[in-house]
Amino acid sequence: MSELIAVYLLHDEKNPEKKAEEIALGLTVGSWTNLPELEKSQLRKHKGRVVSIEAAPSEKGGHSIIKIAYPAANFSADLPAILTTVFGKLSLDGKIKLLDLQFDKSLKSNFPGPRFGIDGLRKKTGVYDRPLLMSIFKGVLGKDIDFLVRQLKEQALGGIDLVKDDEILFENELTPFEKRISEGKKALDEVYEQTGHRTLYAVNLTGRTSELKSKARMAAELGADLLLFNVFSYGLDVLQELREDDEIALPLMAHPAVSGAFTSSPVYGISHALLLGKLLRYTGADLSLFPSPYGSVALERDRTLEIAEELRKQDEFKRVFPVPSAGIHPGLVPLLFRDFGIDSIINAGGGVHGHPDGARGGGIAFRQAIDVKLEGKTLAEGSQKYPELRKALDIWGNAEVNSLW
Ligand code: 1AE
Repeated sequence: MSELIAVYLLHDEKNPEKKAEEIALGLTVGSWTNLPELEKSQLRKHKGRVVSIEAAPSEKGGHSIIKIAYPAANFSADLPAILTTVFGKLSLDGKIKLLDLQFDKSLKSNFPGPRFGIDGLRKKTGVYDRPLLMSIFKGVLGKDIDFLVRQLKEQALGGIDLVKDDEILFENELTPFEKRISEGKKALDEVYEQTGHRTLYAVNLTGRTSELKSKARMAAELGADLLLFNVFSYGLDVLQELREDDEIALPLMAHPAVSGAFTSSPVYGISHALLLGKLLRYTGADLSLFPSPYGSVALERDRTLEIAEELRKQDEFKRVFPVPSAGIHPGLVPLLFRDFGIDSIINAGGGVHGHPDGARGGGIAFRQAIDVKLEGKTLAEGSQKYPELRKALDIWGNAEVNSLW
């Protein structure tokens, strides 16, 4: 019989055995001690099962890790039903964190996984041998389409592979969704003609949930490259709907906005690896952004490595690009290389636009830092040869110097 195993961290729980049994029973058939034998046997196939109870490793800072198996017969095979079953009322019930969900083959087959994944995006960009470089529009609120296009071109001329909208750019009169796609495409085609470098643009898909599919289909018709999506403002099932629509069929870039409300507490919520890793991958994201361990909105290094591991697992789904982000500058490239390797995306907003030579210089400095690391040299060595890289290191520093690299 198919079942789903949920792994929880219980904090300060004096009697984890009792709590585990209460969960296994309470979240499935409820109390059955007073029921007649016939009813008991009918309900048995729906009852949750305590799989294991272990002391939590001290680094988790909790008390115990429990695993409960839920019969698949209890829920329909969609994430809203699954999450309500395993962490519905339970998420409100004291210090408990959902660490993982272990899907068996049969349950997993209900999810699409990414349409493109790492290999598909490499094919679209034509870049196979290095991390991709992404930048973010900055300061575009209240600005018109000409401003946006100029900024896009500058980033592309800097050799950036992907440019994403700022996640806080919504539908507005100055830079409407359709115009961003058509004008952006024109500008990037011009840069391609001029330089031979192809930059892709991820446009922010926003608005009411009921409008998203038709908007995304229109984006595909207009020739959009990728869709940026604030998944956690909507829900993972909405992402899955977008992924499964063959008339959309565009790579989906998941932004982590709002996810901190679910993941940040060590004792409540859902683990980073599950939410920003496994579930994003199962429901169809091709790229997952999350705070890097080194920038302005830092996340513990181990947590970021756990996310990346989930995104790039070798199984029946395509692998997803990890995009460690926030406060990234060229001096951090060696640390990002060490932690996330070639199959990752280096992503920066301020670290591109804040370069003394503008966004073009910022892009060039990042590409130089990447080249230097691929050659096995230090950034300090590279900066002798590359003036843009040197200027970036002068203002933001060189993390390599202070690390164990
Ligand atoms: C974790 C998401 C990072 C993001 O979306 C963003 O806009 C970063 O900007 P910078 O690189 O910190 O300027």
